[in-house]
Amino acid sequence: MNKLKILDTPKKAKILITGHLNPDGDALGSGLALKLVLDKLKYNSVISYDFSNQLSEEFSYLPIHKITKKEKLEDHYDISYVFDCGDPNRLGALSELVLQSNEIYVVDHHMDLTFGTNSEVDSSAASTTQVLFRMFKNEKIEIDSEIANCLLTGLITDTGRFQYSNTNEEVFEIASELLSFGANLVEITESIYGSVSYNALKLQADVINRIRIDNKYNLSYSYVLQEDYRKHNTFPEETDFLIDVVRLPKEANVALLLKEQEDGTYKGSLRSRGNIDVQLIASSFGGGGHKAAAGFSSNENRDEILVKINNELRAQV
Ligand SMILES: [Mn+2]
Repeated sequence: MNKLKILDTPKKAKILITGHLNPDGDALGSGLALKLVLDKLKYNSVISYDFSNQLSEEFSYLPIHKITKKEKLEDHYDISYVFDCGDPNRLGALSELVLQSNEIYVVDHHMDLTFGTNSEVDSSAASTTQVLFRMFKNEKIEIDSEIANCLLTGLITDTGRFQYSNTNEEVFEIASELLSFGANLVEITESIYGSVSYNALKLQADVINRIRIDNKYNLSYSYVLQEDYRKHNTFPEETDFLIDVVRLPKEANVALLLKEQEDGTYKGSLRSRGNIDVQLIASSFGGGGHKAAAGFSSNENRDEILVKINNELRAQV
């Protein structure tokens, strides 16, 4: 695999920028930051993602008008830039288009990268935007306030507002530099963390009531069902914050939130505040992530998933 340099990207190439399915703040922030840079440098590029859910309103301060609907994409791109995605299957509907492009440039901070012709990957980085920031600096690419906002978004969301164990000195140094470039910290944090809809808050109350703590492995567990969204007239994309309340009990070292999907399968979010590596647990379901935060999908029922999680926890303690 070759080293990736942004400014070496051929000027005439048709470029697709994307990231993992249902992009989070890091996948969106890194993709949009590069889109802004390539636009300034007069490259021919589009940015698109597979949204199976609606794009959450919390990211409306980002330049999301630049995102092209996946239905409007062309049949072929010379180069695909892939952000925050270690596995092509996680690209969703865009996976084939990416794999068919002549070159695949991957910028990421996940472990076990499985694809790409050129890459810049650091699994010790807190966010993909951190890796991208270093590339911009190394190549002396100018970071304006809009680009800084995109980069800071990934840094904030992937560190849980500078609270997860991946928050090191470099994270603060980069955040500080991004503020000096004009990033708007208050706009970002208020939009993502400072406000939720009243209905989503009522749903949170149900999720809190369902929390069970298994003292054997100090696991805090709760779940959300499709009927909960209907009951509270709210949407899955409005409730991304729910895992944060499940991981709150101080009696727990590991948190699990299961979210029922429309097709009846479950998506699991895992968090760890101790030595438990939740990325290992998620990978036993074919999922991925990091030591302190990971996710997976499963078509098993809630009890079956819990048994499996407990087995995985037993293997680690
Ligand atoms: Mn990330």
